Amino acid sequence: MYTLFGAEGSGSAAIEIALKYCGADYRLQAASSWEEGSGRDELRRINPLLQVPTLVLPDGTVLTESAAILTCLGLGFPASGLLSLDPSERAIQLRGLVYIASNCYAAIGVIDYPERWLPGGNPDQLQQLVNGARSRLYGHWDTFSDVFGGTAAWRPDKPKPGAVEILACVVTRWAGTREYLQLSRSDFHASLLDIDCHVATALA
Ligand SMILES: N[C@@H](CCC(=O)N[C@@H](CS)C(=O)NCC(=O)O)C(=O)O
Repeated sequence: MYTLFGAEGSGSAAIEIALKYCGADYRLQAASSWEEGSGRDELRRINPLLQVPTLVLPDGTVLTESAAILTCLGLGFPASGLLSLDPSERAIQLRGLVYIASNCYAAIGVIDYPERWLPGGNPDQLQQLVNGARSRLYGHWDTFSDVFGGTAAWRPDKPKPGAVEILACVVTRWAGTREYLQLSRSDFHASLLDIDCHVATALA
């Protein structure tokens, strides 16, 4: 049995969708750095960053970092469709996963917690940092759309989305990204809506 530490509206949604596609047995443990409770204490013990998603594998191994979790699930459950069985296609998908985690997800951390990057900053300075991180985030999604659109990492037409589409679908829900992309990359935005429908079915 897998244990997924997560919170509503957080990145743990991507892992829950993936677990569904894998047909894996899992239980959800509500926990996050912003909610008090026993889940939070347990999460702190296994992940000192106190971040979700954190996944405990059936053998007790603790796994953090969305890209790593999705990769492990994709490799462990080849029939899930999370990752391609073709090595060249899979290479592009791994690039896409790490691209999202390191460029886009990381920018969300700056937007949500600017004081961690600018300790002692005054409100104006913190706001400037947030604004800069937000425009960088939007630019990273434009680039993602231009680089990965039409590759093996971006097949929103598939009946079941893969790991990259799932992570993109969740991470673009934050910090006004969808609203930005609707104007900036309307086709890409439309494909995110298609993926939303697929994942809603998986979670139903
Ligand atoms: N690098 C991590 C980032 C995870 C992350 O930032 N999670 C957020 C929720 S979406 C979190 O738990 N933030 C709370 C905090 O940093 O205090 C990943 O890719 O999974």
